[in-house]
Amino acid sequence: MKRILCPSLMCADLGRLAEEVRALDAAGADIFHCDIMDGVFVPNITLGLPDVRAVRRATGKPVDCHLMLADPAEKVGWFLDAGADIVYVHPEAGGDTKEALRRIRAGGAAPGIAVNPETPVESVLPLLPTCDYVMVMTVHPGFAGQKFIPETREKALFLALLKKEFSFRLMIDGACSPAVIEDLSANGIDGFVLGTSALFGKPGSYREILERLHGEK
Ligand code: S6P
Ligand code: MG
Repeated sequence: MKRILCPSLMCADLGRLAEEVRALDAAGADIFHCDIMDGVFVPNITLGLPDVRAVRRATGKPVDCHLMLADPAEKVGWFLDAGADIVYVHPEAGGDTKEALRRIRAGGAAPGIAVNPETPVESVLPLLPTCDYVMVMTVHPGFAGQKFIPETREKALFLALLKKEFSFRLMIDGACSPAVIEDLSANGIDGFVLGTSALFGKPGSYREILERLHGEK
């Protein structure tokens, strides 16, 4: 299956957000990844609801919201209203994760979990039947431009073995370099969030980079 490539818009030129989205869309991006932080669950704040609405207006392709928010269940509706097609919540963020996932599906979007590097895979097994997407964090959430945490690879490979049973899509977020993408896509991972390690600030056009990372060239 073709790799799913998800540009991380916090790494784009935010002064030209809609233009960036249109250019990435035309260049072959599959899903637009919006990092939403609250300065509480993670020590940073990036995109917010007006950005998600602007992304939604600029593309007909799926938009995901990666919620790095404490106790997200009460807030998922805001992102559904803003036009998200996929919403990820962190099981580490407190509150009722199952209820958050239920609300995402009830609102017509695809529910996902994003799993922190230290979180043991066993602790998320009960959530897998409810998830359309599982995203393994291969850096500590909060910032772009970090190093890949090698211990997370094993967790990703273990989850890849469970995909058939639970039928979720398995995604990777954090330090997805071309080498990481080659390795993990050969081992059953479906999709990758692209930030500074493979896309933004790299030589070549968005189209050339995305074609190469899709494995088309
Ligand atoms: C980080 C966030 C990510 C980053 C992405 C950046 O908390 O969830 O989506 O935007 O990891 O990619 P890179 O290639 O700079 O690590
Ligand atoms: Mg993210």
